[in-house]
Amino acid sequence: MRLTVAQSPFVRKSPAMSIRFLNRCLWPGSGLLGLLLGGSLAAETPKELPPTTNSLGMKFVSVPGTAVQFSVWETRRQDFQKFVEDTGRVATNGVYSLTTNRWQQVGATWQNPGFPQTDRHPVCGVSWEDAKAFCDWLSKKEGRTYRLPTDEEWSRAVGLPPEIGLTPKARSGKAEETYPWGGLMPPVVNGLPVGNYAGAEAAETDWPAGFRVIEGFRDPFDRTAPVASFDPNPLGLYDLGGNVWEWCEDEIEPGKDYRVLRGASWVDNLDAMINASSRHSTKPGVRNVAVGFRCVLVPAANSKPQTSGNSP
Ligand SMILES: [Ca+2]
Repeated sequence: MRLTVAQSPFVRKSPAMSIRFLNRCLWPGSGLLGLLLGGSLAAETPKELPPTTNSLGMKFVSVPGTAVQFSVWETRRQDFQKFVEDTGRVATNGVYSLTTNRWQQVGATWQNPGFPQTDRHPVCGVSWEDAKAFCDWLSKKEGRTYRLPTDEEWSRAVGLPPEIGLTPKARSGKAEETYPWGGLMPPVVNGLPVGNYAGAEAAETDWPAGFRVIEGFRDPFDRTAPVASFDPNPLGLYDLGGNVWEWCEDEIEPGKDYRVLRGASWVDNLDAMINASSRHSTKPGVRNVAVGFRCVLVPAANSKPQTSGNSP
């Protein structure tokens, strides 16, 4: 059985202090986090499975505190291309792209988002519905379960402990000064950028008037970056912070048909977006070139039992 946030023992003790304390010790040498994840959640974390690679070459690793394996990369164009070729899905209408007049629907598509991409760039400009259809197609193709991560699974993947709040909206932004790379702003460690955000490189392009960038920051990519262009986090996951926003399964709050987005993107400069606990959301049909997605694989032991016979 999965523990709820309210049942988590360390949250009950002193939630405010726990969150503040963890702000400063997320990943690097984060013995406390390891203790929390390994201790309070070990009971419902299935035995860690070895990394696996699927039929599209997508690699998956286990994430402590969850029952799933995460794709180490955001879904690539080459993955989405196979889905479109196989299903004929038309995922090209109404895409918002970045223009000198901000976000406009001017005919961009995931194949032509308004800037150059290779097959190893993350697919962008796809809706939550497109992402769900991709997961369903891949599940059927391989006979196992793929889906989007839940909001809480995504938090475990980025290194957050169980958070206070019953909805993604209630949990959003509560971990102050906590970022996916474990340090403080700007996103630089040992003098090198650690993620694809909006830096000086973006301002040197046809950046919209009024759009800002992170002060004192520059990375090599003024739009999207090929997946795994920066170092992975301690779990082996790339680009959890920056590059493209990632769709999650959940509604931002019950009954509001806005789906959760996590991780920020190449267009983001604000702490309030880049913070590891920040949630953004939009309607499931919206397509925007700052948004992509990442899949999780549900190991067979955690899927619903098979009810069919034993014949192959
Ligand atoms: Ca950038």
